[in-house]
Amino acid sequence: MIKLKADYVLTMNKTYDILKNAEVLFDKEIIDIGYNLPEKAIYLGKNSVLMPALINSHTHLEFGSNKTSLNYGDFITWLESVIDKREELFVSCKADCYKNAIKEMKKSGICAFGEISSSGTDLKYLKHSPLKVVYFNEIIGSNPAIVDAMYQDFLNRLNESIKLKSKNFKPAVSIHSPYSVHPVLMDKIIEIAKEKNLPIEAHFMESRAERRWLDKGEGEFKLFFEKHFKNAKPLIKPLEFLKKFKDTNTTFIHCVYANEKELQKINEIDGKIAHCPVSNRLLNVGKLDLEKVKNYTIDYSVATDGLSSNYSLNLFKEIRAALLMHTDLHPKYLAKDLLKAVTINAAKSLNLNNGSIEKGKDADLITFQLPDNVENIENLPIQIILHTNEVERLYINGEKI
Ligand code: MCF
Ligand code: FE
Repeated sequence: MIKLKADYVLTMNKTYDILKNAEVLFDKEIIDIGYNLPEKAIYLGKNSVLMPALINSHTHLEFGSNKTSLNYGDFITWLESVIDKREELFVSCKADCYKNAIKEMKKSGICAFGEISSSGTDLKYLKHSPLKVVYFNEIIGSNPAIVDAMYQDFLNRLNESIKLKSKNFKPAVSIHSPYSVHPVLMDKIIEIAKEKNLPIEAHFMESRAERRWLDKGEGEFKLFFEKHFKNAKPLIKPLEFLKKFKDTNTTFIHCVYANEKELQKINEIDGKIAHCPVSNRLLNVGKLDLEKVKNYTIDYSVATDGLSSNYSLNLFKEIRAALLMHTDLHPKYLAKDLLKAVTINAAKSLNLNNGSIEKGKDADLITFQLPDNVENIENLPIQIILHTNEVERLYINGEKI
């Protein structure tokens, strides 16, 4: 059993309790939170913060070797560069590339991440990850001529990942997007997810091009499909796509162009949203309307996406970017929500038993020290986001990593 004592304990519980000079007692799980608990305390020092470890709900580590290869500034141009460079990037992402990605996440206090795997080449590097992994086997394929082959390949990858299922490694599935997956495949994969109770992630309404294509069969995607697949018809309406996910645990990634009806549907099916502000900025698609999302009481997490559309996997940097980008929101209150977005909301999205400091939760915790005292704890979330890049301690299932 370990007892930590910090100047500030952020519980991230339902009432957003922040305790001053408080203690947290844990072994693999949190045992108690409060004052004068049994055991000798380890005091974390002046201006110390103890809070749940961060969770990166959406990444693509396969693209970890990308630094300057992909084209930013426009979604379709980026996508063309991905198609061009994907193989090269995957081949050059070997052991060190995964190690570096995990090292960066670990340093920034991340205890768990959602990995979108399109090829399965990441499995051997991630199966022994010191961080918790939710491994989303991705399906892509809209051309009827190849759907059977794509499905077989998907099943093989899924089965390999299911064999590795453990407390720290959870298999899951991903349907790439409504524009890139055939509806027959969507149905099959959702069926599997329901049967095996696997979380799902799907990119949704990321770009204006996607909006135009799915609504009207026009625009940049029309040219894109004519060029690559000679298949120039959208296969599903966005709302029909969303309806398919009823009775699943699905997180929709991006949702920048989701309209009222679609947000309402996501809310109705208890869907989650993952917001990737830096990725959205680099692909120049705009940003998620957080105010609207909040009105629907949809839980949103914040994630880095992959190094395919980011320069870093550090979640503190990501939420700092979000804080500065969403100029329509009050920074003090946005800061509070952003800390929820990378802890408790991300835990819900990935179906993990962590993300808050409450009895019975996994003891996934971080500690760090602020440069100075924060007099009014109302200001603590914003000061944490402004002044933290790396953590001092990271505990996963009560063990110091
Ligand atoms: O989230 C970003 C942007 N939107 C869509 N896809 C991806 C992102 N980062 C990587 N991807 C992957 C996606 O999973 O790129 C491929 C898929 O494997 C695009 S389709 C050739
Ligand atoms: Fe993504």
